[in-house]
Amino acid sequence: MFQAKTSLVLVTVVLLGVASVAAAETEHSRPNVLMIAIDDLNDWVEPLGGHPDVKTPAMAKLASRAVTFTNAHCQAPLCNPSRTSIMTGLRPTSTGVYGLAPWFRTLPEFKPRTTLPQHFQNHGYQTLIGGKIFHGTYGRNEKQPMECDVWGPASSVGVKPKQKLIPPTPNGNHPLMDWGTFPHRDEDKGDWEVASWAVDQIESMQDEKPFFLSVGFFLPHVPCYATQKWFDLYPEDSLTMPPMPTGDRSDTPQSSWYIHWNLPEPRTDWLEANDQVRPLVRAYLASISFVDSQVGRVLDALEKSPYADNTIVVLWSDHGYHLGEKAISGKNSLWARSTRVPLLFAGPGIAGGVKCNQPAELLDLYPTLASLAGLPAPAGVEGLSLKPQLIDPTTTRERPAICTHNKGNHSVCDTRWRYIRYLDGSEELYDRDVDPNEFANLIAPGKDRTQYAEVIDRLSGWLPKQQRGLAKGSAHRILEQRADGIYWENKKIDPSQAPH
Ligand SMILES: [Ca+2]
Ligand SMILES: [Ca+2]
Repeated sequence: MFQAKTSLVLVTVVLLGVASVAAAETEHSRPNVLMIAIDDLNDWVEPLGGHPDVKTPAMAKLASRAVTFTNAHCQAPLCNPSRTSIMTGLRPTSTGVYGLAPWFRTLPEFKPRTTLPQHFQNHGYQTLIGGKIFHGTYGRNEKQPMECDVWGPASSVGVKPKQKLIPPTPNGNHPLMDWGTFPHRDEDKGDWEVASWAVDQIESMQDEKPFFLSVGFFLPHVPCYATQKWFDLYPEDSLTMPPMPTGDRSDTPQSSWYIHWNLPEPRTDWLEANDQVRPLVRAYLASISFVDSQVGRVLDALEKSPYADNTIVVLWSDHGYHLGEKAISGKNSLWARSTRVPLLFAGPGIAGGVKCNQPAELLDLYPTLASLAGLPAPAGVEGLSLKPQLIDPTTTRERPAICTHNKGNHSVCDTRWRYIRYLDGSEELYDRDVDPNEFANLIAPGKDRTQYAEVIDRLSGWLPKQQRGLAKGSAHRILEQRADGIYWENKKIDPSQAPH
């Protein structure tokens, strides 16, 4: 189908016979792009089936006309490094951006880097960014706006309760560590404002240039506040809880704790002691359904617009989230709960209701979107175009999906296995065909690893060969090997303090 479209353009060029008109015609016929990003959304969406109770009708409807990548993984289980990777097309190991800082434009080598929207801007697109696409306010407050033509509203929580709804949380009672419902309106939420802006943009879009509209939603990032109607979808008593067997961490190495050594996100023992496991799961689900409704508002506007049939829609999340599994809440792990993300593509020439189990990386977004729009391939990006899989979902993608959380800690996923190696050389291996929850580390100390030698060799061969050290200005959730030990956020880790 893609080939057919290209041929049509060529015929048009020949018939018009005037280069400038032909060029304009080609540009005009290019598809628009609507990129929807969701923050901290794990695989608990209907298209991925990660939670049996979840209700995400808008994403289900999108999936009915999309290819859903069921084995897609982030490049880093944390906002800034994941988004930096998506937008620059480079792995964290290539930029040295592993933490919530720095903003990559502060690094001389990447200051002039052409990002995904800029690549489209350079080829005649109008580019718009609303909500959370880059982390925080990165890129928004420049004197010379360079990230896009039009900035929409920044992401925000919106209305908040007068005080936190849950008991004080460890490590500083961080204001974002909260969840529950309180009297407010959907219209008072930051994501409502972002969706309204996107709807306005679609309804008032000028037809002169194709558009690349990026819409970034904040929920289900904490604080997981939603109005009562979304909580009513998930009665607490009948809620299905994710499996979290006691002792699941007994076969993961000590260094698995180092990569989330000290966080504002409470660990499961705190959640349990404060009766917060079930309320957190419920609030997370309610937040997902609310944000799905905002996705629906934007997609409905697109469907009613003149651009319905000529717009590529892509939806992704920057990484997943633990709701108590493996003894933690939050992200910052190398297991499925943190790395597996929704990734859906719909649009002209893309079949609907199709699932693809090939390993995909969020890094692939940049070359894939460029390819789908008929733009020249971007230079120096490290992802692969998923266009072959969009045409035929059984097409083998030649690489596994690699996720990195700080230098030296990586997971590698193919269609069956997950191999993990930490900075001290310790390892895990999971057979996701029989163990999708990754409970049984097949190569824990004391187990016979020889039977997995081929798998380990093959997957470890994909571990990044060159790894940059911490970029200048790195901060927040930084793990570092130094001569005298391993440091979390500049404090030396005492291994004897690791939970067992
Ligand atoms: Ca995030
Ligand atoms: Ca286990």
